[in-house]
Amino acid sequence: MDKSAPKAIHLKDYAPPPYLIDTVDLTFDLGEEVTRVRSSLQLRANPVRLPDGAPVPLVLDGQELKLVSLAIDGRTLEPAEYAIGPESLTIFDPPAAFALEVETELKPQENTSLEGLYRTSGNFCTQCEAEGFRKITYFLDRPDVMARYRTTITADALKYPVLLSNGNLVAASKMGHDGRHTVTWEDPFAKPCYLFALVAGVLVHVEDSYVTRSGRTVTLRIYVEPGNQDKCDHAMRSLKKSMAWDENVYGLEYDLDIFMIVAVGDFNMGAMENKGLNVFNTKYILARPESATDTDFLGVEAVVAHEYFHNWTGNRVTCRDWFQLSLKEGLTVFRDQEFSSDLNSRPVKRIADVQRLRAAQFPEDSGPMAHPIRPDSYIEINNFYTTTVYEKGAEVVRMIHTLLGAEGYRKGIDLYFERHDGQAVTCDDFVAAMEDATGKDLSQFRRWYSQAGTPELDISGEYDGHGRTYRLTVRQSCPPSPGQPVKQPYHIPLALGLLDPQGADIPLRLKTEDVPKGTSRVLDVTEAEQVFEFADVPAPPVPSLLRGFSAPVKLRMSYTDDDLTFLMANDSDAFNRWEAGQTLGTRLLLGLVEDRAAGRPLELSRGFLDALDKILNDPALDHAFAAQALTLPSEGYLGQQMPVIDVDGIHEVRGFARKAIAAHLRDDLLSTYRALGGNEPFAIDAAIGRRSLKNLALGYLMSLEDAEAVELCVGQFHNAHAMTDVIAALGLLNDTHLPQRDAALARFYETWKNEPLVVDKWFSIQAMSERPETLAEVRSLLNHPAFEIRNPNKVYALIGGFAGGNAVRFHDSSGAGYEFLADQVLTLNGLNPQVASRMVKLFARWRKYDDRRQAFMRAQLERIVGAPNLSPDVFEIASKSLQ
Ligand code: 0A1
Ligand code: ZN
Repeated sequence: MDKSAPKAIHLKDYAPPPYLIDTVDLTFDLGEEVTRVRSSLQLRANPVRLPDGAPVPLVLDGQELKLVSLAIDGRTLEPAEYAIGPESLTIFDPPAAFALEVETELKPQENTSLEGLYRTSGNFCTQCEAEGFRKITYFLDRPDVMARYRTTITADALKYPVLLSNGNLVAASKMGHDGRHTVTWEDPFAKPCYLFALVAGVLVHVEDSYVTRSGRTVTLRIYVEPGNQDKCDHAMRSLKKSMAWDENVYGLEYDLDIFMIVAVGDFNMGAMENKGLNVFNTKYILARPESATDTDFLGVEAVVAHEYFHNWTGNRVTCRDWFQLSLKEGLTVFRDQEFSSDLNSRPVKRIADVQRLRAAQFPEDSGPMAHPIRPDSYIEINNFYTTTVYEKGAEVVRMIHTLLGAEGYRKGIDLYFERHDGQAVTCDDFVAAMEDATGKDLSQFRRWYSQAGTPELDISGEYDGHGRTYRLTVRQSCPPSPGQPVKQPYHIPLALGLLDPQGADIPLRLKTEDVPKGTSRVLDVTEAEQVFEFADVPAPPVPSLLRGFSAPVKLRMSYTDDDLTFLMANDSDAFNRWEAGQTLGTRLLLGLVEDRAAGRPLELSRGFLDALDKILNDPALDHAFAAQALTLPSEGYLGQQMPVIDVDGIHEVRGFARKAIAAHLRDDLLSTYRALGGNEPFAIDAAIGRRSLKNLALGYLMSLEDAEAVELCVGQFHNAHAMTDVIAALGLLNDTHLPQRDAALARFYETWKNEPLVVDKWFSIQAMSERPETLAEVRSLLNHPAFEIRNPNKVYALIGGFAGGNAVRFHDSSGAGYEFLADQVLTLNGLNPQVASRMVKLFARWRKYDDRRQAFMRAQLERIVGAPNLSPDVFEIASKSLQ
């Protein structure tokens, strides 16, 4: 790295803040060109840091601010008493306790980063996590500085009739002679500045209320742009369910009189848990069956819950520093996953979560950006809102839950809140509460927080007919990751069962025990190699390992194909029934990729086809589960299993297998489609499962592209009521060269051109088409009037859809896809570094491809690193990718 390169900061350098802030009084004078912010802070030297009270300079964070005035205890400071740097304001010799008044100006209109105070559809909005508050005013912008806020907002009364901030409304004025009005909000709870929020604009709201367990009535409001009121029902219902669930399962009640959500169209992430005033990407609020898919509905439910749950896990107890991000995110994701599991099908949800972990987190954990869920260092914290911190973090909390049991876990949670309510704490504090509440030793378990990489479990089984014993030998290892060449063994909860030849679970007694302990149990794997010996095993069993995916690891076990079909049919653990099918499918498809490379003819195993046949025709199976079980492993997952990803081979072979399955099961697929294909009115219930199985059947049938399938597909596109069905049909037509394709796309756009979230679907479908002309079409869609490069959802749909969701076209051997992505990254770098950095991450796995593709990708990464005015966000990802 050269001298001008941004510097990394390290967890080991953490020091408590030299000053604390008790109260913050903010006054915003909102203007589009210039907004003036007056901030009155009550500060004092931190006794922890300065036991002798010796003065140290006060260094406040600030970015892109113009300082207007600065005073301490009412006295304006002389220029010699302070210094302004590009990202700081230093006051050299402040008293031990004092009031600081800072007046600054900022330019919301010019803010395209969507961080700090910015404009969206003519309204004002803020995003402060992680370090956006420093773009609003000079402050100690770090989460371990917690203060009570009072916020006064003045703005044009006609342009900004609604003025919102955290907490409770304590004052509101009518419009004055100048056409402006003023409101004041007060938040009684101390919070870090990343939870501050302000919203101003023309907004309408839907209102409801919730009576908490202790009998307090809370007003619930969802604010949206006019015209969207009719799309908030599902979000509101989800919110009330979340509130009840948190009371029932965690004993946690909401703590303010009002809970507000605002949905905005321009937002970098999914949503933000600002105290009492959540700000959401419209994608996770607005939902009506005609315009949102079942996946969208489930997404709304999960994200509304996630942000609501943050009120305790994140807000009441927050993070000491940003290295501890998983303290709130891992825990809150685990909470929202469990919430969704309780509301919907648990196995189906678990499968979806594991698929997501494998699709995104496993690759991250084995690539150049691999980091522990509690990273040791970062250049730009915004780059660490990763699937590792979130999803692997959730798996780590889930493992604690598994190791302690539901009751022990709840005791740990209660102790955590008893000890730390109102504090900014560490991941270690969380684990300590879990230990202290239960007496369980989690010292080795803590390695999950400090070591990166996906552990691998190698398991083998040996049956002894004489002794009626079954020996499981478990070996664990973890590949090296950046900065961590050698790993220590993990503490891994291994849930398992043993199936007898009839497929029934065998009671499990370890040789060291007197009586069996159930038929499904959790073993503590703690050593590099460990043997578990089971007694009273009447016949050679088939082991069902890692039930429910009890740890985020890769499992290797020498199953025969027959073992796997046996588990697919018999395992009492639904997750493992699915998993057995995926393992078998993966094995067969990778074999076909080799066959193709060697020029051998392709043929799909009869046993596999029969197993799929059984699933399709099993009337007892849940529809959604059947759809998951009938879905082949994704191209991405198959690629991960290869030392060098054969993009074209995988694509072709998977397509071949789909056709072979469709041809073999054609009649049953047709009858399934017809049986489930009623164009039923929308409901978010079992109908979701019916739709997913029906559309899976249609997908297989369309792979044959015969006249009957096309007719069904076109018919569904035109007649379906639910967006899930419309999109499923459109997505299938989109991969074809049928004349109906362009007509359907055109009609879809005409129908939905005034609904931005639906237009996003239209962009992403086209970006993901496997047709060879896709890149050219994506390029021309960049100039479509509905495309807007400043809107993150549009970028994620079109550019992200292509580079992240279309392996064959993005990795075209010409390298044109890579050049396209690099062009977009460089454009976005100047507009919105967070979005740019999410896009540049799509290059991170470049070393997994063949030499030719590697060379092309490396050249684009080098071009990016060498570009002028690179943001730290993009620099960090691109430079680490090249290391
Ligand atoms: N804390 C939010 C996610 C979030 C993170 C960063 C943001 O801006 C950089 C915005 C939102 C959550 O977990 O939902
Ligand atoms: Zn979160």
